[in-house]
Amino acid sequence: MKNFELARLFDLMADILEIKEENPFRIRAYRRAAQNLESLTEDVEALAREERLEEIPGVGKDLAGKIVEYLRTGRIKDVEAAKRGIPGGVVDLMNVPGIGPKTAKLLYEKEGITTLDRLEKLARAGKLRGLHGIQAKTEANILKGIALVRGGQARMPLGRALPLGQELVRALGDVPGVKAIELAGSLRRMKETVGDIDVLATSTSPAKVMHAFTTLPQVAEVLERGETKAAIRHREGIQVDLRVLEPECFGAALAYFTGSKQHNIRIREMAVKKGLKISEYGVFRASTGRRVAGATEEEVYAAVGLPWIPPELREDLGEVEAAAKGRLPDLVALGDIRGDLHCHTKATDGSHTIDELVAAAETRGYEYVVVTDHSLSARVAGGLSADELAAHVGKIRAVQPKHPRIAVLAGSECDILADGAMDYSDDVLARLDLVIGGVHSRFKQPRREMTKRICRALANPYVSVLAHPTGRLIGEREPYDVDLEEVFRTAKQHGKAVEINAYPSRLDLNDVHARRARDLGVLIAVNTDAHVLDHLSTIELGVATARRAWVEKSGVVNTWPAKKLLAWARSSRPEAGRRPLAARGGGSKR
Ligand code: DGT
Ligand code: CA
Ligand code: CA
Repeated sequence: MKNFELARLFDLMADILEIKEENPFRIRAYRRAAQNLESLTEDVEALAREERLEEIPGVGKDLAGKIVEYLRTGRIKDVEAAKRGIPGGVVDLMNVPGIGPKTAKLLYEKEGITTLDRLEKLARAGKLRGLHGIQAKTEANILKGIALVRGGQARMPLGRALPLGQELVRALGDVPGVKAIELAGSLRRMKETVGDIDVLATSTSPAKVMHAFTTLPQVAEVLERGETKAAIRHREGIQVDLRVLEPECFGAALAYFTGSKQHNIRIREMAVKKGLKISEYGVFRASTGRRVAGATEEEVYAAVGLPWIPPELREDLGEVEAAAKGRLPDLVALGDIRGDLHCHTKATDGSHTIDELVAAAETRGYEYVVVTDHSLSARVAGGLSADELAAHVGKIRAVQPKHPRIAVLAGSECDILADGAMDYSDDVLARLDLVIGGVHSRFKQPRREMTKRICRALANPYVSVLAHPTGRLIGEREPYDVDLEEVFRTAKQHGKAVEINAYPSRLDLNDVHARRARDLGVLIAVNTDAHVLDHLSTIELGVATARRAWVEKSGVVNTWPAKKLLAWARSSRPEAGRRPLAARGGGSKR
């Protein structure tokens, strides 16, 4: 329903008219229409189709026409014209709770304040009070309001933004005339949160792309619309920037708008030293202005004497030096993953059966999947007692014959208790193919206790992988206080793996910590922690995080063949070497 979007636009129009001191009746008409649109229970689009818009109280012929215009084109010309009459920042000022058009007008006209930053600075310095009747209390409220507005523009987690970006790329890729289309910016670099979604395209008819983009059903508001550049606010709240380019510039623009800014600065410096000028339009000889590269990124990097650098590395964290020396890491890729070591089922808090999970893993082309339901202490998750686990393992083994192409492995996500003991005794753990240890309680333990607790678990011969090593939930829960250096050293000492948990709100380890683990030579497992089958595909986020951490294929245990993986899991166990490998299905498909 576009009711709210229209209401917001009409309200904005009223605000602008108020700043401009236009006819109060017109202002009131827009406000009234906005209010009624907001409380309307019917879909405004349905009313438009049935030509019943004028039944909305406050909506006459004129406003009905504007509603139709918006539904058809995604914008209202009059509103855009009115917006042009005032600095853009003034609209932002009015978004701050407590600042109406009157105050915004005073701040802008008498004090020259046209940005939130400037307003915040003055408020913090106590310089707003006294101006035009603003009291100290109002000043404090304005600061709170600014924080609220800023909070609303919080960065979006990669796991939410990536599907939105991919959906936009698909939709615009279908527009006639579009040749190439790619995500850029932090989303292409797969940063764990993104400020906005950047999209680049080449097309023979940019106008068609602009029109298609600004009228997509995902668009809540058109923020900017030029001939080759547009910005919208997505229904999900995030801003999307689109640029349409000439094919000969595409590589240069992709490199430029992928960033990061720091990476670009380094590349530009290298270009200058070679007598080149680099911009979003191409690479040019500084002396003659002749174009030397621009159509592809490979060409742009080659012009400055470098191999192409994967986007996930472009943070100026050593990748430029490594590229120059020909020592870029051979990053792990999605296709290298042979199985998921961390998956739940209905036996605890998952929503599918063992059979469904195995079938889904098989469809993904995996060679193995480890079923790892919770242990007893994880009450909220319906953790299994030792007896229940034994029965569960029986069921896991029983589905194997039905799925000859994939090895069905029995595991556990076993709780690491407060003192570092495992939630199952060693003889119970010994019956499992692979054990993941995880902290699910007592998150507030002091750093030393938490570190000892986790290190003790890593020293347990039956524990192979440390699940979500910091416990953080993006935007929800801070990581627990733990000395990761110590944890990594312990993992390395015992040959254990630490997890990059790909669950969208976890991404734990994050890129920075995973890079440290990798630098110390600690093994990594990239797992989804799937609770619903759809989650198996979020492995993409985990692999991206591993790539941002410079992790190579050889360091990721679940890129190994089943045989090597199982041998590794057994290698720390006391019975290692004594028990022959159980015969299993699971050929090597890859
Ligand atoms: P975000 O959106 O905050 O998650 O981060 P980015 O990296 O996507 O930043 P964004 O959207 O502001 O700009 C996209 C890319 O455009 C950025 O990564 C690098 C490039 N860029 C933007 N502004 C500048 C600039 O002032 N200088 C240079 N060299 N590059 C810039
Ligand atoms: Ca961006
Ligand atoms: Ca942007």
